[in-house]
Amino acid sequence: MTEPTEMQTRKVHWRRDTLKHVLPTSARSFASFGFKLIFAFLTFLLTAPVCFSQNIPQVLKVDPPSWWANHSINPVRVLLRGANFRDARVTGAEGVRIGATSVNAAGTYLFADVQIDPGAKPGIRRLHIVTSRGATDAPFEVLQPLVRAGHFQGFSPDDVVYLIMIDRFSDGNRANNDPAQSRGLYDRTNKFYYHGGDLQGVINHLPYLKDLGVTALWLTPWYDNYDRLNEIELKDGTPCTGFHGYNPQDFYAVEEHFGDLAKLRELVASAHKLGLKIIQDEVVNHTGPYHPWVDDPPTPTWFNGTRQHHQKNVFQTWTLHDPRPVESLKKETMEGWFLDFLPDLNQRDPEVARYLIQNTLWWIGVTGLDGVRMDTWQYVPNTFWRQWTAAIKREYPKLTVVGEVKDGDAIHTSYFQGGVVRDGADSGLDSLLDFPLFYPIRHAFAEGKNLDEVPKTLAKDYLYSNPDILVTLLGGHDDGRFMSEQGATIAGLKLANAFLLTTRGVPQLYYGDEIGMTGPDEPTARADFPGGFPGDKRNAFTIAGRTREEEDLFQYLRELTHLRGELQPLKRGTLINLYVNGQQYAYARKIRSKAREVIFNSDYAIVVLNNDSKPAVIEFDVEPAGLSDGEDLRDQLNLRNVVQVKDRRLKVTIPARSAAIFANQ
Ligand SMILES: [Ca+2]
Ligand SMILES: [Ca+2]
Ligand SMILES: [Ca+2]
Repeated sequence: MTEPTEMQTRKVHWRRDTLKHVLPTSARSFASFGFKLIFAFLTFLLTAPVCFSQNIPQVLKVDPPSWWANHSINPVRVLLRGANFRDARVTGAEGVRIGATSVNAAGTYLFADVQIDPGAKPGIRRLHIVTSRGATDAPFEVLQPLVRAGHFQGFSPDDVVYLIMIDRFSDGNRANNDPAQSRGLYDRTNKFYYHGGDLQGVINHLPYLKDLGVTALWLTPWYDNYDRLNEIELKDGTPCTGFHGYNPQDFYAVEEHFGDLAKLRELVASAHKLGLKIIQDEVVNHTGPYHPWVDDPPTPTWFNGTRQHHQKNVFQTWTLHDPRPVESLKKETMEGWFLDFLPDLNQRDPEVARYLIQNTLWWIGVTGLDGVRMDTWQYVPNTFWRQWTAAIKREYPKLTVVGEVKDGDAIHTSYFQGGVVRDGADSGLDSLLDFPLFYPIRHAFAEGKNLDEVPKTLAKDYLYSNPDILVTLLGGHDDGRFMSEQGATIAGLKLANAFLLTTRGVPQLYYGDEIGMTGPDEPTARADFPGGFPGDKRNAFTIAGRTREEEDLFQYLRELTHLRGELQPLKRGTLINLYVNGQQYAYARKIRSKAREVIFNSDYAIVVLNNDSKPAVIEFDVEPAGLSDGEDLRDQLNLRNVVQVKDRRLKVTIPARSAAIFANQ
């Protein structure tokens, strides 16, 4: 085989781009639209080479590729990427009318308001683009909306979330490990390359997750990331890949290493069938370094700066909540490029804002997902968030959003929760990852430091507009694993989980922590789940494949999730502190009726934690929890352990580094 000429290379590249992008992503994936698709494909393949060779308009990409009639956003603002759009006029098709349009100076982008009639029937339309030099068509699909029941559900303290890094959980389809679109990025021996994990791998293990007792899956971003080695960001001195998903090159496509839109829809539907919700991980602060916009932005103000001229983010995040900030520092923090190379999107540009809002609503609408985890929340202005959250809630009122503000200071973190006007707007944000609680959990339960650091952190709950919806965690994909902290033991990890699953908030587990996986830093904390990949020596998804210690930990965690499922107060009860000293902490979770009386005996639980390396006997007043003398309480983790309330007090003997969860049943 001879090397292709430059023209051939361009044509091959263009065809691939066309096949992948011009047709609606959703349409490509729906078998039922097969006939229409074949027709559209043939038409484009026949007309495209002619278009390419002349100055007539050409279309490479349609964002969004599809939308719905009777949607709260109508018209939808469609962005076409291509060439030769100067002086373009666009006409619609049946049930689809074109409003305001604009074209960028280079003629490479065309914005068009697409108004969908209430009665428009689902199906593919052809938007007709005419310039003084010629004409072309772009496909746009009117979609049938998903039924609301069982979709767009939101998450709540009733849920237990489980975070999965898609590439590292399970390889369910070896055929997509080295895709034609992006050859050479797969290498399981390199911790910065793709390892083959995919959406099929998650589908295959839904029964495992159901059995573990989790109820919602947070998946790392499934956006299409760059198809090449990243030579801008070097890891250990060599280029890396976008296996983590946080560097999108296309906000409207699924990463080809993970699957496609049809597979994603299958995953959401299969999860829902088992009662598991899906939370999408999104990024709107920045794009990946190789997004086509970077060197050819749709508007002059699309990014904050350019590849050549921009500020670097040096993370002066304290200026964001400072009532009298040094404006230059604040601007640098809001608009500087992460790591000096992640292009910072300018959400103050109304076209950018519309693009991002529609993108979020599109993913929700086409998949039926239940919640959003938003990356790098604090680096995006509240005035944008207000519009974004309002747009979500208008269309999907139950859907919930959790924002990532990676900061251990509750004064800073709480600033970003909705319900309060901050920096000119109420962000409308439901929930935050509870990093202020994450660090004390690590210090106390992993390192064995004083446990009272934990209730001291919870004492700052008054800062939040709603602390009960915060997502609590003891591990995640950006930090070393719990078991790699100095001093960490399985007993400490069990205790940390006992706390996490009984305190206020929405607990979030990190894949592999249920078997005590280790990994001291970010890359090693993203190791492959044993048994998820071809050739693995053992399969820790099964009892037979787990060590005795792993099985013991797994069963303990399983017991906790099931207890939380059964005991309503552990999910919805008010948190009442009963006893705190250096290494012991006791609290009640209690559901009160409107008359503030206990409704049923089982509507409280009392949790006692001993973080000390020796047994402890503690005694405390239980009147604040509404318990009366003579009541017998049984430890749900050790049913032989029964205690009785005497003189309104409870006396509990608790072994070293262990927990008891008392309930009246
Ligand atoms: Ca795979
Ligand atoms: Ca890709
Ligand atoms: Ca920013």
